[in-house]
Amino acid sequence: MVCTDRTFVMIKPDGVQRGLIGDIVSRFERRGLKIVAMKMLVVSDSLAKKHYEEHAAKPFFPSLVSFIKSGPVVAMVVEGRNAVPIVRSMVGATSPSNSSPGTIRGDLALETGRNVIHASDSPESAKREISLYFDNSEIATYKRIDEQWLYE
Ligand code: IDP
Repeated sequence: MVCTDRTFVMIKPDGVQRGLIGDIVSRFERRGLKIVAMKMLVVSDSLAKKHYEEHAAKPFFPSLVSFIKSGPVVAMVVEGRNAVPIVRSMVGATSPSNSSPGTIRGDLALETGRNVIHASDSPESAKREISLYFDNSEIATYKRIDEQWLYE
């Protein structure tokens, strides 16, 4: 049966500047995940701080916030069975030196502070992050023609 688990994904400014949008989106599409919302934006100071509020006390917080605001990002809502853990496994470990080859960070990144992509780490964070970046009206409902071959 088709599933509507959702996660929030953001291609960070380094991924956009390095021309990696197509590669990254293509990985999700080929896996069978459905992009149900997508937009390019420059993250404001208040949105950056809200997004990363759990890290507010960490020493890297100021540089993380200024990096996230430093250029356009691509924000997405990605849908499919077990979207949160599947996308996290495709993204790879936070530190690219620990990310397996075949993952986005393992293939495309070298440093933790320039690790190309964000993805929600739990269904609760996904819900929170989707609502930070998208109105409900911006999220599309549609069928992919291959859904009958992706789901039992
Ligand atoms: P995640 O992005 O894999 O979920 P988190 O621990 O939630 O990892 O950290 C959020 C982001 O903060 C990371 O993706 C990375 O860009 C940055 N970050 C985390 N730890 C460090 C660090 O030790 N130094 C610099 N940046 C860090």
